[in-house]
Amino acid sequence: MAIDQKEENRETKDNTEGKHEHSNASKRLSIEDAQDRRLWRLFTKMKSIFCIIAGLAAISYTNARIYDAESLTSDLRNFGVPEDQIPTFVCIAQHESSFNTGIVGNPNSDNSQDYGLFQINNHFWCQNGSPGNGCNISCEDLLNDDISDDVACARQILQQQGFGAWTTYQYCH
Ligand SMILES: [Ca+2]
Repeated sequence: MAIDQKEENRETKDNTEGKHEHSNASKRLSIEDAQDRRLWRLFTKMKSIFCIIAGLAAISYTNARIYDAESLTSDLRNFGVPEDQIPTFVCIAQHESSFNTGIVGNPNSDNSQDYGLFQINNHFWCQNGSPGNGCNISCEDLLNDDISDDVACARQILQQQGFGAWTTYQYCH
């Protein structure tokens, strides 16, 4: 009886230790759970931030417009471009940007880049981020669907350098 009682006592003790271990394990688990949840929340937050950035980028690109020869001819006429210059400007736009106002060209050999419908250069005519250079214009303004400023700058380039300022002029005369 005495031995049985001892064994019973030991069993009880073992049980308590078992429970203790079990509760420790579940505490560890719940800490891990909390960490997982925190990580998951962080991941979800990062995902929403990424979605917002991607959305904004998409919006800025949907501001661009793709012309065709007819609609560009009509807009150039409305902006007062002389009739005899219109076909050449349309041809240059076609070869420079495929009529897409949102295009930024690959870097040139001098690391400059060309912007928009007429691929206007950021070292000479437009400036990145704020108005500047020859046309006193921001390059980013040359990527939207309002081409009045692009046309004004292109006409200034024509006035100062002739159509030869565009290398694609060779396909247009
Ligand atoms: Ca513009």
